[in-house]
Amino acid sequence: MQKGKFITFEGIDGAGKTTQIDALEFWLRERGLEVVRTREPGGTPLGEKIRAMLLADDMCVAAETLLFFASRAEHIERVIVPALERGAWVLSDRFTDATYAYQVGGKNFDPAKVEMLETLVQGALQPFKTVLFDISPEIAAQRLARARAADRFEAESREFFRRVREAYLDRAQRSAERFFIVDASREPHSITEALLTEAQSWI
Ligand code: Z5A
Repeated sequence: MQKGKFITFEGIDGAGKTTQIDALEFWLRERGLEVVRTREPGGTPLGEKIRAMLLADDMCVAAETLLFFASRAEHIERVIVPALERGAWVLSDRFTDATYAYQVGGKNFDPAKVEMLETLVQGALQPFKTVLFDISPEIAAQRLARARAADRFEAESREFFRRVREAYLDRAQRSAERFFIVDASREPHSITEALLTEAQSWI
């Protein structure tokens, strides 16, 4: 029986997740709650090695999807489940919705194969809540151009990110009780305000 809460954060690249996860982490810690901050791909020593390959090396979409799930299996077993069993709040920058959005929505990978991997690796584990930072690819690209050089995913076309965004919105519509959608084109402080107002109902 898991006592903690598993919250995931999703959106296209440059949506501003990092800034807002910082704010939620601070807010939860102020309330005396244990927070485990993590990310995908990554979150474990093996996961970080897989992340380096995924962001840099060219590979087919099947290999890419399997590597995301390999990183996820390690992450679940060694980080997420132990933390939830202790009663911690796990804040993960991306999880399986990203595979449906990027590999299925963006790269046309077969969703039935992702469902099989999801069942194999996660069993019944699903996020308690997922915050979707929704933003147009144009605004997100402007932000990233100011911030840093593009990695393998960030170098994809606008059309790719349009498909990824649509796939996220489609998932949010299908699981409306799990998703909280924020308009990520707003000023950071107004996004934080919306997020923390919503988070009050999660405690
Ligand atoms: N991926 C996948 O394909 N399949 C999967 O299953 C999983 C992942 C799990 C991980 O890279 C990549 O893997 C990701 C999807 C893929 N694609 N990429 N790239 P990552 O972890 O390095 O990338 P990310 O998750 O997109 O993180 P990010 O690029 O750092 O984005 P962010 O956290 O959403 O944005 P940010 O760093 O908070 O902000 C970006 C810039 O905008 C920065 O300069 C901020 O100061 C600025 N910013 C933030 N908020 C605002 C607002 N509100 N207004 C104006 N400017 C802002």
